[in-house]
Order: sequence, then C-alpha cells, then structure tokens
Amino acid sequence: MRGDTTKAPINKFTMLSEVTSQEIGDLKTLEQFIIERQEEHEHSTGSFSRLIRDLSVAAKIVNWHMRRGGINNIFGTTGEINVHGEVQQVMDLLAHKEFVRALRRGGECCLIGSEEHSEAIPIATNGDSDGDYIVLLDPLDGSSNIEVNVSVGTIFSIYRLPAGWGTPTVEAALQPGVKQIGAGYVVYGSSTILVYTTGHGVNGFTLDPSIGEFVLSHPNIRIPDDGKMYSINEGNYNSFEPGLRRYIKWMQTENSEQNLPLSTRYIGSFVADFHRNLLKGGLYMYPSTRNNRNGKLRLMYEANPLAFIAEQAGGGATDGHNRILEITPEKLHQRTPLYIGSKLMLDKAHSFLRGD
Ligand code: AHM
Ligand code: MG
Repeated sequence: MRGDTTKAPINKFTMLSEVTSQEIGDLKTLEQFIIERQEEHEHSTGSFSRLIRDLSVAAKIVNWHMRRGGINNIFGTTGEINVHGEVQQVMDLLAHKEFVRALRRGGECCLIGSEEHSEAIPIATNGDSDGDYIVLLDPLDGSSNIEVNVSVGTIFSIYRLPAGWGTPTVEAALQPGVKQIGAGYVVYGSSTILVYTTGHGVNGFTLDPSIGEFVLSHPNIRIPDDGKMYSINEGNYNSFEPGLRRYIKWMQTENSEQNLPLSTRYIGSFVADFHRNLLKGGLYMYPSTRNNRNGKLRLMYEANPLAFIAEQAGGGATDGHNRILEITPEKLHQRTPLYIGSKLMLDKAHSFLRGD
C-alpha cells in the first residue's frame, strides 16, 4: 500500500502491515493538533497548550501503571477511607499523585482540586509568574472496577484564575461550569483514549502504544440526538422519584412503532458509560435517591466537565431540571443529581420528571 494515493477502507480482512503503512502518513498527534488550534484562542500564549500536554503526560503514566497493575500487584485498597467516605484504592492515590506531579512540574497550574484530597492544593511555581489555571479532577473514576479489568478513567475540568485574584484559594475554583475554558477525560479501556474540548467542538485521541503518542482518532465528535441505551443503577429503583420510575417503565414498554423497549447499559464507571453514550447515543442518569437527595456524582470534577463535553457535542446535561453548567457551586466536593447525554432522550426524561 505504501505510496498509494487512494486508500482502501480498513476492514477486518486488512493486513496489519497495510493498516500500519496506510495510517503512518496520516497521524496527527495531540501536540500537533493543539499547536494548530492555538490560534482559535484569543490572546493565546501557548500556556494552555502546555497545560493540556502536562495532563496528557500524566495520563500516559497512569496508563502505564494500569497496564502493569495486575503484574506489579498494585490493585486493591489502601485501607483508607477518602473524603467522601469511600474506600480508597491504591490506584486512586497513585493516579492522584501522578496528575499533581505533572501539573506541579509543568508550572501552568496554580491550584488543583482532586476527588482524592479534601482541600484544594495550591501549586507554588518557580519565578514570579505563577500559573494561571485551576484544574479540578477525578484522577481515577470508577476505581472500584479496576480489580476486575473494567474500564476506568480520569476526568478533568479547567478554569482560569479570576483576574486580580491574588493567592489562589478554593474560592477561586468555585466557578459555575459555564466558566470552564477546557474539559476532558481519559478512558483506560480496550484502548486508551483522551477526549477534550475547549469550547470549539470535541475531539478524541487514541494512545498509540508503539510511538507513545495520543493521535487524533475521533475528530469533531457529535453525540446522536437520540439513542437506544439508558444507563442507571436500577437497583435503586424503589428510591427514585415517581416521574423517573415512570420514565424507566416507559423505556421498557414493548412498542415497536416507538422503537421501544430501549436497552440498559450500566458499567458503573461514569466516564466509560459516558464515552459509550457519546459515540452511540444514550442517556446516563445518577439521580436523586431517597437517602441521597443530591445523588452521588461530584459537580466540579465529574458533572461539569462531562456536561461541557456533552453540550459541545450537541447533547445536554441537567440535574433533572436545571442546566448543570449554570449551577453556582458552594463546595469543591459537592454532589449533584445528573442526567446527561442525547438531546431527545434528555427532553423525554424531563417531560416525565415534570409529570407532563
Ligand atoms: P468514584 O469516582 O468514586 O469512582 O465514584 C463514581 C462512580 C461512577 O463512576 C459510577 O457511575 C458510579 O460511581 C457508580 O455508582 P453506583 O455503584 O452507586 O451505581
Ligand atoms: Mg468518579
């Protein structure tokens, strides 16, 4: 195939050597992509690009740990309970440390908020020009799934330190999601993919292990307006509000004219459930339950970043009533009910929740 100007489509009969030679000429790395897109951002100085690079380097290191986890015997729990009262996995802590280390070394970030740390972490950089960016992250989402080889991920949200703020404190991070200037996630799955947005669409980059680079594999991702799959922990059914219970029953109706019933897909790794629904169409829900009025997921580093991506891809995200990105945060670790995914499915869920 080398030298061919017309490319045959890649299918299951394509020889590996042909795929390799077809693709090598076309690779666009994350770094090349960022440089090309830098002009999209007013007053761009390159510092934001360096921040994304720092995050991608940490993701590669975490990926390396994940791939060797079973061999190095680093799965399992630390024996500690984290700030949310949940059992902390060894990999949770390891991922947290790798992201903090990469952001500290990179020098573009002034404050980190992490699911694995109760307080916001100020980053003192060298010299007199401290970083401008605040990064909020869930270093390893879905970590209770690691031991059984189910996909897990990292979620990140980026804000700018408000002008004239002075010493960065947690209050500087308490901005509504509409103020995010970037957001993304990494899924450590059958392949490792990094998806991010800066408010100019959504693009996905798959880690090519042979060259150690994230390469553009999913340009301009659009979520289908409608989907066949809904994702929810149905074990909690009896503690859902009546409107949601009716919506679930409606999705289970046998009615071929309305393309019902829908299918349930629930991995229990938000980032992996979200990624599937983003590509295939679907709705993920972690609603309010009788005992947890605010659901389970965290606003600042789970709901907001993926809401930004969902909207940029043509979907939506709400707490069942209000747009996630407009919620005024009060605490770094606050929780929110969440409905996120395909637009028409979200509209339908709202109509049941309203009791229409
Ligand atoms: P984590 O950030 O501590 O891993 O918790 C969040 C996870 C989500 O990834 C997942 O969708 C949800 O918790 C699953 O919760 P449940 O077991 O209640 O369905
Ligand atoms: Mg999480």
